[in-house]
Order: sequence, then C-alpha cells, then structure tokens
Amino acid sequence: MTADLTLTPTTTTVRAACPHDCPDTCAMLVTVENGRATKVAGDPEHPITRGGLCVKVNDYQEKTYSPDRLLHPMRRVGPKGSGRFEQISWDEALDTIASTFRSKIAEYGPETVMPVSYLGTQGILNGLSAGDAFFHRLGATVTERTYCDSGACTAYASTVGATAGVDPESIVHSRYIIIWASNTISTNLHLWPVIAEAQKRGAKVVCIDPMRHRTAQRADWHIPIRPGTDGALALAMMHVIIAEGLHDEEYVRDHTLGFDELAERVAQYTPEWASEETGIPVEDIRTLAREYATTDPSMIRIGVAIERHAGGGQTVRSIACLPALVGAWRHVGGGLLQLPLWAHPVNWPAFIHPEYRTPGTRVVNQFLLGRALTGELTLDPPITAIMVYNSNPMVVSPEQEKIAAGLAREDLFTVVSDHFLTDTARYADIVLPATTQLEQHDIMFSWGHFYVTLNIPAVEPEGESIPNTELFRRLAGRMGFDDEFFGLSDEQLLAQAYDWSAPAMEGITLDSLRETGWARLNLPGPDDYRPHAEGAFPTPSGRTEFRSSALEAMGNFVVNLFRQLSDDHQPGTPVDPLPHYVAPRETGDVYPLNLLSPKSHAYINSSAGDQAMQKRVQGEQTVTMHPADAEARGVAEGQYVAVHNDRGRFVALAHLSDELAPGVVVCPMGSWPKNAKDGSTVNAVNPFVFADLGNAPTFSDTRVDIELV
Ligand SMILES: Nc1nc2c(c(=O)[nH]1)N[C@H]1C(S)=C(S)[C@@H](COP(=O)(O)OP(=O)(O)OC[C@H]3O[C@@H](n4cnc5c(=O)[nH]c(N)nc54)[C@H](O)[C@@H]3O)O[C@H]1N2
Ligand SMILES: Nc1nc2c(c(=O)[nH]1)N[C@H]1C(S)=C(S)[C@@H](COP(=O)(O)OP(=O)(O)OC[C@H]3O[C@@H](n4cnc5c(=O)[nH]c(N)nc54)[C@H](O)[C@@H]3O)O[C@H]1N2
Ligand code: SF4
Ligand SMILES: [Mo]
Repeated sequence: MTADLTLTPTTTTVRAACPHDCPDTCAMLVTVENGRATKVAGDPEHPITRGGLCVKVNDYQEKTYSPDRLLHPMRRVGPKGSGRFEQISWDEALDTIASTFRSKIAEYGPETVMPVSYLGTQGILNGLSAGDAFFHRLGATVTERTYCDSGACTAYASTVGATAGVDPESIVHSRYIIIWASNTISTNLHLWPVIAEAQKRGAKVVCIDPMRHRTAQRADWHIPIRPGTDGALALAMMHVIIAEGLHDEEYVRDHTLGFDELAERVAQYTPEWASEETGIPVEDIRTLAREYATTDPSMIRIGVAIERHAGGGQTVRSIACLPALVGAWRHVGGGLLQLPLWAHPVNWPAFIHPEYRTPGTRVVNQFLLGRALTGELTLDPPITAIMVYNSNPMVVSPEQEKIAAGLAREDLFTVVSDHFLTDTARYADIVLPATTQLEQHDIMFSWGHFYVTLNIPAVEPEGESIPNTELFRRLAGRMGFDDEFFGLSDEQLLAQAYDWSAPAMEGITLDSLRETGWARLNLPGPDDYRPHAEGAFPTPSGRTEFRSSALEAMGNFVVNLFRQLSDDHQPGTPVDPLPHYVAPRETGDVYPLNLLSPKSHAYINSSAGDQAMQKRVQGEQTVTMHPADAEARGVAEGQYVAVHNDRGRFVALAHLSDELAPGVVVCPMGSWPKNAKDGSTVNAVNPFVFADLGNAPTFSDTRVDIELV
C-alpha cells in the first residue's frame, strides 16, 4: 500500500492496561498514528507504574503486529503436532466446533468436553472467567485451576481471612521488610522502588530464598534456605518470639485466637531443629526472629513461589500468624502482603454464572491434564474434546510428555484460541485467532495494588482476530444458548465488571475511568492504612486464627482468585487446625538435586516466550547449578546437559554459579519447547502432585539429576 503523503498524520494517545498476569497491572499509554499503534509506554502519573513498563511488555505493539500472529481461523491438514494448517472461515470453524461438540456429547455426555484455560490475560472480561458461563451451560467438565496461589490463598484466608493486607504503597513506612520467596525485581518490578525507598529511609530488607538472585543481591541480608523448608523457619521464629517473650501480649489477647495452643505447639520447633531442616545457622534464625519482633513496623511480602512444595499451605499458615503475634498490624506499613486483590470488589458471578452449572458436574484439576488425556486417570466419560484459550498447557502444566502424548490422540478434538501457534496450538484440530490487548475492551483488577484500570481498544483488530468475549458469544449462538448473558456487548460487560456500589468503588464510575484510565480504590491513603490495627480480620472469629476454625470445620479446601470456595466443596477430613511442619515430599535418594522452576525475567509465564526481543534478553533455556555439583558431573559452563527424572527429561545449557547452594538447581519456566534443544522444557520433569492445602502445585518439590549430553 502506498502512503498518501497529502494526509496529515493523526496521532493520538489511548489509555490502556497491561493485560498480563502480573501483580503490577501497569497503566499503559498507547501512541496511535494513522490507526496503527506505534509505541506503548507506562503512565508517568500512575503511582505504581511510574512511567515504566517492563522488558516483557515495553514493545507490546510488536506482539500485535508480529508476522507470526494468528490472523484467521485454521483447520489442521497435517498430522497432530505437525503445525500444518489451512485457513478456513469463521463460519466453518464455528460450525465444526459446534457439530463436533454435539456429536461427542451425544455419544459420551457433556462432561466429555473440557475447557483448559488460565490467565493469558487477566482482564475481567477476557481473562480468568471467560468461557465459564458457556461451559457451565454446556454441562462440560468443570476445570479446576490452581496454578497460582490457591494453596497460599487457602492458608492465608484460613488464618487472617480474605483481607487485602498491607497496602504496597505503605511499605515506604516499613522498617523491617522480609521478602519471602519472591524475586521482586523480576516478577513484581514496580514494588521495588517502594522497597528501595524504605531501604533508603533506613529499613532493613531481608530476602529468604534458595537463590541469591537480583533481588537478594539488593537486600541487606540474604538468607539462603533449603527449598520447601520455610515452614520450619517460620515455626522456629514463633518459638523464639514466644520463648523470649517478644510477642505483643495485648494484641495477641485482643485480636487472635488459640495463642496458648500455638505456644504449646511451637515449643517443639526449636531453632536447632529448624537449622537442621533449613540449612540456616541457629544464630541466624534467632537473630531474624528477634529483629522481626522488635523492629516496627515490620512487614512480610510472600511470593507465590512460597506455596510450591508439599507443605506450602502450612508454611503460609505459619507465616500468616507472625504479624499478629508481634502486633505488626498496629502500624502503617506493618503486617503481611499477599494478594491485595481481595480489596477489589469484582462482580465475578456475573461472568461465571455458577447457576448455569448442572449440580454434581465433575471437576478435573488441570494439573491432571496429561493423565486425563492419556487415560492414566480413569474418567467416565473420557475427555474427547478440549478447548484451550488463555493458556498454554504444553509449557505451564506439569507432566509435559503426557500432555504431548494426550494431545496427539487421534480421537481427541482440540480447539485452541491464541495469538500465536504455541506448542499447544500445534496439536489443535481448529486454531482460532485472538485479539491482543490493544484491540479489545477490558477492565483490570490487580493482585498487586489498589488501582482499577480500564483498557480501551487503541486500534482495530488485525485480521479476523476476536476477543474471548466475542468468541463465546459466537459459540453460544451456534449452540443455541439464548440466555441474556450471551447477548451482552463488551460495553455492557464492562458496566457489570465491578460492584460499583461497593464502598471501595465510591467516586469511581466507568465514565470517570474513561477520563482518567485508572483510579485508586476508595480506601484510606497509604500513609494512613492500618486495616487491622484494631483486629477486624475477616475470619469467623474476627481475629487472626492461630487455631483455624475454617480448616477444622471444612478440612482441605480451595480458595482461588474468585474469592470463593471451589465449586463442589464437601467438608473433608479435618486438617490439624494448628500450624505444623510438612517436610518436602521428594527426597534425594534417587535424584539428588532439588530443581526450582521460577519465572523467567523476560517472559510472562509462556507469553512473550517466542518474541524476538524477549528471547534475546532471556537467552536459551538454562539450568543454573553450583560449581561443585557441576564438577561432580564433569559439567563445564555453557555445555548442554540433560536434566532428568522418572517423569521426563529436558536439555538445557549449564550455567555455573555460587548464587545457589550445592544440591539446588534452577531452570526458569516459560521457554517454548519448539525453541528448546530437544523439544522439552522444565515442566517435563515436574510432578502433578498437590501441596497440602488448596491443591497447589509442587513445582519446587522436584528432584532430578543432571548429566552431560
Ligand atoms: N518476569 C516475570 N514476572 C512475572 C511472571 C513471569 O512469568 N515472569 N509471572 C507472574 C506470575 S503468574 C506470578 S505467580 C508471579 C510469581 O512471582 P514470584 O512469587 O516471585 O515467583 P517465582 O519467580 O516463581 O519465584 C520467586 C522465588 O522463589 C524462590 N523459591 C522457589 N521455591 C522456594 C522455596 O521453597 N522457598 C523459598 N523461600 N523460596 C523459593 C525462587 O528461587 C525464586 O527466586 O510473577 C509474576 N510476574
Ligand atoms: N514449572 C513451573 N510451571 C508453572 C509455574 C512455575 O512457577 N513453574 N507457574 C504457574 C503459574 S504461577 C501460573 S500463573 C501459570 C500460568 O499459566 P498460563 O496462564 O497458561 O500462562 P501463559 O503462558 O501466560 O499462557 C497464556 C496463553 O494464553 C494466550 N493468551 C493471552 N491473551 C489471550 C487472549 O486474550 N485470548 C486468548 N484466547 N489467548 C490469550 C497467550 O498467548 C499464551 O499462549 O503457570 C504455572 N506453571
Ligand atoms: S508484565 Fe507486569 S510489570 Fe510488565 S508491564 Fe505488565 S503489569 Fe507492568
Ligand atoms: Mo501465577
């Protein structure tokens, strides 16, 4: 096309929101020239974004205009997994999906269909709950999604209730900051300036992490810990605090439940015992406990990674007891920061429509996808049709080899909606093109701060791509669902995304957001916010429950990002209501190395994992190991090694570093199998096993060995 140089170019700036599953939920400004997005930038006015986007997103327009973008519906023409497709029309795609769903349902019943989705986008319209109403109405298998923080949320909610906790902006007032299992500078970048400001004002920053990563390097004290043993450390801290009388007696008396039992329980968890478990010197454990208990305000930031081992739930239980024990909640900037999303009054039921669901419909957790597809998990009826959107299970789910084997099944009908032909999409029968955030309406809650952000489409969709909202409107139409919900436009959906009448939304309307782009929830300001200075915890007793009435009454349950119990919860075997230690599940008997698979710095989960700039920054899939472990295996820097166990194997470049203790190795998740040396990534060796609470994953509870290839 030849540009018409006689036209004056029109340049506008559109307010948008980063769509990703990231605590920072940045406010973006999109520059649009002649209908084309040419630049994205962080909003300099936004108190958290502060004008900067991260490496994962600061060239987002490149994603929208990528030559690799899926632009049209396609049908598979080669063998499954070959990636050979031909373009078809939307009508043909929708007819094929609807008729195949119908025939599978006629043969096996509706539960034979399973949706597979997670948080490719976090928008309320197109994200976590997109498609739920459709699949509930269809009667499909309910998919349980506990990838992220369900274990921690369950433990946290059973201890302090679903409270927003410390306002991240209040952390400038903190004097003692424990970053526990979070590589903040990589995964929560925009929180770092707040922590750095507190540090400048004299706060001590402690980082508890097996790895001396970029965040730990900036801390005042890095405490390397053996993976999966954090519960022992937290219990021993309570032991020291109580034994030395450093607890806040008045706060404990007025605002907690079960102190005497807790004191009795933690008597056994001595620092000497915890030192054996954690590998941390006894004196360091005592010092940490004393400093934490006697420096006000003290706050703990827990990363999502804290939950990813057998005892992840009890670990979070123990940590969540600490702030009440020392009365940290009395102070601005004191307490615990988990997921402030609990402050956001999102109107989830309007999107999920739980009432469309047939009572008793079976629930299958997505960590079992590989087993469900290969038949190793016996399901009646079997899964014969899946629809994947907002997720890339080949990269993010455990047991990668089983997932690949399952997706290769000839009798499985697979639909994938995505921006790109992911490793999962390569196995699809039908591929559908999805819009990017620059091309769709959405509105974002945040799990990292107290701001709501509106996203207005900056440009027209490329090709025939459509938002998830439109995808499910079209599919519902094809299936003949005539409920009002399936006729709502995106504008109408925006209007019901939040409970606008909730006190937190006072002064915020959709119209005001159209002007400002974002707004802080109507809560006290960060210089005044002390949500639990007077107790008032949203637990059954209104107190921090050292002895958890919820766990006692209900047994193990799942609290997820929707703030609700998982669909079919029946009271189960009661869980010990007092915090206790659960050791890592995998031991080093056969496979001696403990593998961690945290987030990649330059990818956002698997998203951006195949984009040029981000691939350049992240580099090839790498496994970091201590020089002593490398030497014992004859491995040198930059050599290819195979990382393996009974579940699978992947090949990565070896990187030698004393940032890790011997016995611990790290390979970040997010690389695409198609770009990996032998077509596998770290999730080839991860287990499907759940942690103790909330059906959380056990990605950090993985043992492997390494050898040269
Ligand atoms: N760059 C980037 N940022 C992201 C994401 C991304 O993919 N890339 N993903 C987003 C999402 S979905 C999430 S959930 C968050 C997660 O953010 P984080 O909670 O920071 O999670 P991870 O990066 O997985 O792990 C953080 C740290 O936990 C440590 N760790 C692992 N196991 C243990 C353990 O048993 N004990 C202790 N003490 N530490 C342990 C790891 O060494 C790692 O340094 O990040 C979000 N932000
Ligand atoms: N080993 C290991 N595995 C892990 C983790 C770990 O730490 N270690 N972390 C776990 C955690 S915390 C999380 S949150 C999960 C993340 O798991 P997912 O939420 O599945 O992560 P993404 O890789 O971001 O996958 C999203 C896919 O959705 C697509 N997508 C994005 N936007 C849209 C859209 O608008 N419409 C459609 N149809 N598709 C879209 C993206 O292109 C991408 O292919 O991974 C989990 N897996
Ligand atoms: S991925 Fe996170 S840090 Fe990066 S731009 Fe998006 S919200 Fe901000
Ligand atoms: Mo996550």
